[in-house]
This record gives sequence, structure tokens and C-alpha cells, in this order.
Amino acid sequence: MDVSLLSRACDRFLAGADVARQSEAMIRFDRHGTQLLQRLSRLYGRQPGFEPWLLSLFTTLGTFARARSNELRELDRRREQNPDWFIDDKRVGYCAYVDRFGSDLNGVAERVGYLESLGIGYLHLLPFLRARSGDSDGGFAVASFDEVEPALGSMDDLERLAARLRKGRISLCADLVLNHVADQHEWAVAAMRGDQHYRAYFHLFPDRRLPDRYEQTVAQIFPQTAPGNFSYVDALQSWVWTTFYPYQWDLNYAHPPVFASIASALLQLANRGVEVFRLDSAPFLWKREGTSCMNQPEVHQILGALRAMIDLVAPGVLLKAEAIVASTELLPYLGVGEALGRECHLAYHSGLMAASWVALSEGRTELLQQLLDSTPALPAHTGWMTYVRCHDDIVWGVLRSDVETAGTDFIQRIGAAAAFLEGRRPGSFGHGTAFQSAGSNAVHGTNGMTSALVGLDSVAGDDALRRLALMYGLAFVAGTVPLLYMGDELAQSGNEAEQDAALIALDGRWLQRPRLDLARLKQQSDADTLAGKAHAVIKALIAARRDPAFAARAAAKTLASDNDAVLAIRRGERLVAAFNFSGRPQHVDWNRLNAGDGWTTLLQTADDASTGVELLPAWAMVWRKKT
Ligand code: OTU
Repeated sequence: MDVSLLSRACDRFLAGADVARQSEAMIRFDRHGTQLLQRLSRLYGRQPGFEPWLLSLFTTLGTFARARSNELRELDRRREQNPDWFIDDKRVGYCAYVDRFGSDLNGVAERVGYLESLGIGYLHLLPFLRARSGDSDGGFAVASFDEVEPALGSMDDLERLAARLRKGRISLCADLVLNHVADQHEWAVAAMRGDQHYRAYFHLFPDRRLPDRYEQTVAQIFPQTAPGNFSYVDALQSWVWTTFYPYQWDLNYAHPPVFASIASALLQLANRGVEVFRLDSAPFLWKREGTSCMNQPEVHQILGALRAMIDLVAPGVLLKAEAIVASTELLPYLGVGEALGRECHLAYHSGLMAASWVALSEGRTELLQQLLDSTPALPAHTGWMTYVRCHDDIVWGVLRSDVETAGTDFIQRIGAAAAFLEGRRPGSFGHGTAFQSAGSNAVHGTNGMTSALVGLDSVAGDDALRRLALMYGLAFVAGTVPLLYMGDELAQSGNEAEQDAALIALDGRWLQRPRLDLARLKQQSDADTLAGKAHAVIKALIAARRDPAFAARAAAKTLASDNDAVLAIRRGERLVAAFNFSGRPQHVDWNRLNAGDGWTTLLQTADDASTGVELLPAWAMVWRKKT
């Protein structure tokens, strides 16, 4: 460690702070400055001009730190004192598109009362920054980090919304699309003008020589609609790396200004009141020939640097990894096994999500159990974001190694599960739709709202409703922050809007991106309606998590249920839950699960849950607590 550089960085960070703020900033620098400097030195230390670049970055960080409002600074202090705040609060998340939930940011603010009544403590709004015109991958092709999409409002609206949410103890989560920007972003436009500084923001190749070599080992995200990972752009006279759609240009994080630009984008939003960042497409940030160009060690340096930066400037903020990768690759995003230090606070447990759908389609829980059993304990102050559905497809590839560890064939087994959920197997109840699955990508992804996948859209019967409750019930028992996907709490069906037909035809993920069904919203308290019933299920789950028997900091552990159809989970010392993933009644012996005498039922979707041996109806679940 270059001590002189560290002390100059510290001077830059503290310059301009008044006496009152200096001591706090100094303490934070002492704790996190070295970590940040180390990470950045490893990434960029050998590049010419590293020192001046680094010092100017620390000047910028100091400016952002001083610009934080008193209210946010207070939040920073409280959360610094209790880094388990988001775990202990037992927050439940809600995820929605701004336009589909409330028309615009002000409309979302008007729906905060609804979220409060539901018991939500975390609101993830899908991308709302200015996106490219035309197709924008649902806003994931960002044209400006400094502006809100005009149709959705302004930065001031965002700030007001964040403050309104905070008043209701709801943390606002925003996407930070790390991997790419739109071809209409000013960096891309400058690159097309021939500006060398901005050309270096991207991965450009004069011919197919290198792209062809990379393509040998890099997978495809949209093999049918956006095959390959490179697009030729005339104005650049080059091939540009485009992992996703051709209009999404991957950023080159080997170029230090890219890191500084993204860091500023993050802190600017944090100072507007965004409390959680969903780090979109985090695994893709570093390219290395001969590899999948995912999850490279440098990715963890970059995320670790962002984390150190947050700890230094805005410690009330959380980072959430969106890394849809195999469980073993996922753990480093939470700092597991990373001797290097802290990384994200939260990560999506996409393997658990996908495995729960496999369990539902097979009526067996062995893969789910194996996955839970192989999930190690997490570092302190980190947790799992658990969910049933999101705005994307169910990405089956995350299960490949788990399925193979189980000694089964991936294509055969997952192909059968997907076919079941997509209604292509005898006896299947699902109505999902295959995504990008054909030829060599025979099982890529599956689309559909939860209601479609559990069969609620066709048979509004109790069985289907129990399946919805079962899937959410598992996410609620297993996770640190369980996430509800907008509309699921009203058992809303898939997107059939006429005006979205073209979008759906282009990208089937729009099937699970409907507008909030206002008729169902009105039925939320009407127990005679399907919407009302689903709403009651979700409210009951939120209430059950709040019970003191639910140990937020404890990890979910499986219990031997002696019955492959039933998954049994213990969370802490006082909570045991059993889930019947099959379409037949199954026996559960509560005494064997050590949840018999002295225990009572906390929540159930079975009609009768007496103690002792019990018959759990098809797809039912029971949560029991020690009194
Ligand atoms: C993420 O997706 C977003 O959630 C998608 O909505 C975007 O299209 C994408 O990034 C590009 O911004 O690989 O780890 O269907 O789950 O693309 C990042 C596949 C991703 C998505 C996948 C995911």
C-alpha cells in the first residue's frame, strides 16, 4: 500500500468539509479508504495517469459525501450502527415498472398507501432513467444516467417519491445498469463521432478476428432474437461488444473513466434518495479470452470497489447483485470465499427460484433440498433476495450444475420441467411460454406470470391458489428479503393488452409485464374474489414473518421429511414449515420434525392442521411455531 497516495486521497476526500463533518468523514476514511484504494490499484494501478485519476475520483467522492442531505446522513449513521437493519426489519419487497404500476413517478407516489397497507418495506422500480427511443429492452438501454425518462417524470419527482416512501419505511430500489449503455447515450454518440476518449468506453474490434475467438466460449443471452455477442456499427467502423441487444453496448471497465462515470451515476441517485441499487448484469463486466466472460475476478474487484465507495460516502445504501448464475458462482457476490472483503449486501437467489419451479412440476423436492443444503452460511450483514417470478424469464441454465450433481441429465430433466410449466405435458396445469428455446438452446427460459405457471389463469380453483401460496410461502420462509412481483398479490393474469402485442411478439418476457389490474385492485379485500383471496394469502405471509418466532438472522435449513414430495424447513429455533409440492395428500409427522408438542400453527393453507401426524392436502403448506 502506497501510504503517501492514501494520505493524499484522504486529503482530497476531506477537502471542503466543515469541521463537524470532517471527523465523521475521517472515521469512515480510516475504515474504508484503504479497501477502496487497494481495489482500484489492483484494477487500474498499472495504467499511465493512475494517480491523478484516483485523486480526482476522491475529490468527486468527497463532493458527493458533502452533498448528502441531513435526512440521508442521519439514515447513514443509524444504519452504520446496525448493519443488520434490513434483515431485522423483515422487509418484504415489491417490484414494478413505473408506468405499469402508477403511470409515472407521481402516480407511484399515490400508490404508496397501498404498499403500506400491504406491509411492503422495499420498492424496486424497474429502469426509469431516460432510455433510448424505440426499443429499449424495457428501459435497460439507458440513454442518460442524469435524467428520468420524460414520460415518467423528473429527478425532482424521484426525490419526492423517495422521501414519501422513506416516511412509510419503504426503501426505494433502482436499477443501475452496469454492463452497458444505449447506442444513443452521449458516450456512444461521442464514440461514433470518433472521439478517442469515448471510443475507449467500449469494446471495439476492427474486424472479426477477436470476436470470433471470444464467441468460442461466450454464451448467448438472446440466441434467437439477438444472436452473437458483437454488432457491426458503420459509424464506428468496428464491431462493438453487445452481450444483450445490438443497441446495448457493453462498457469497457478496463478503462478507468468508465468506473468513475458509473460511480458518479450511482452516487447521484443515492443523493436523490435511492436506498438500494440493483446492479444489473453484474457478471458481465470483465472480458477474458477463453472464458465465459462472466464472473471474472475483476468483476469482484469492481463490485468490491463500489461497496467500499458506498461504505465511505453513503453507508445507508445497499447493493444488490443481479447475477443470474449458478449458485457456486453467485456466492462471491455476497463476499463468500472472497478473501478480498465485502461486496454486495443482497443477491437474488435465482437457483432457489428455478428449483422451486422444478419441484412444482415434478411433484418432488429432492433438487430443491440439494440446492438448499449446498447453500453455505452467508457472511454477516448479507442476505438472500428470494422471489417466485420477476420481469425476466426463468433462466434454467442456473441449475445446470445442480442437476448434473444430482446425477441427472440437464436437457432431459429441465426440458421436462419446462414443458410441464408450459402446458406441453399430460396432466400439466401450467400455461407458461418457452423463451429463446430452440435447437441447441432447447431449454433456455420460460415466461409467464405466476398465475399462468401455477394454472390459476385457467382454473381459478383452490388447488391453483394453493400452488401460488406454496411458491410464495417458500420464498418467504427461505429469504432475507422476499420479493413480490407486481400483480401476483392479486393473482393477476398475464399481459394480454392489445397495445403490447408487438412487444410480446418481439420479446416474450412482456407476457409477465402487465399493467396493474385496477378492477382486481378494487377487489383486494373481497374474500369472494380470486384477487381478494390471493391478497389475503400474501398479507398472511407478511404477518407470519413478523411473528417473533420468525428468526430473521437465522438461515433456512432443511429437515429430513422422509417423503420426497414434502419439503420441510426450519428457520431458527422456533419455526418449522412443511410444503407439499405434489398433487396428492401427504403425511407429515410434526413430532419427527420436532414441531409437535408445544408448537402451534402459525399459518396454513390446509384446512386442518392439528398436532401430531397430519395429512397435508395437495400443494398445501403449514408453518408451525414454538410457543
Ligand atoms: C437483466 O437480465 C435484466 O433483468 C433484463 O431485463 C435485461 O434485459 C438484461 O439484464 C440486460 O440489461 O443476464 O444478469 O432473460 O435474466 O438477461 C443479467 C435473461 C442478465 C435475463 C438476463 C439478465
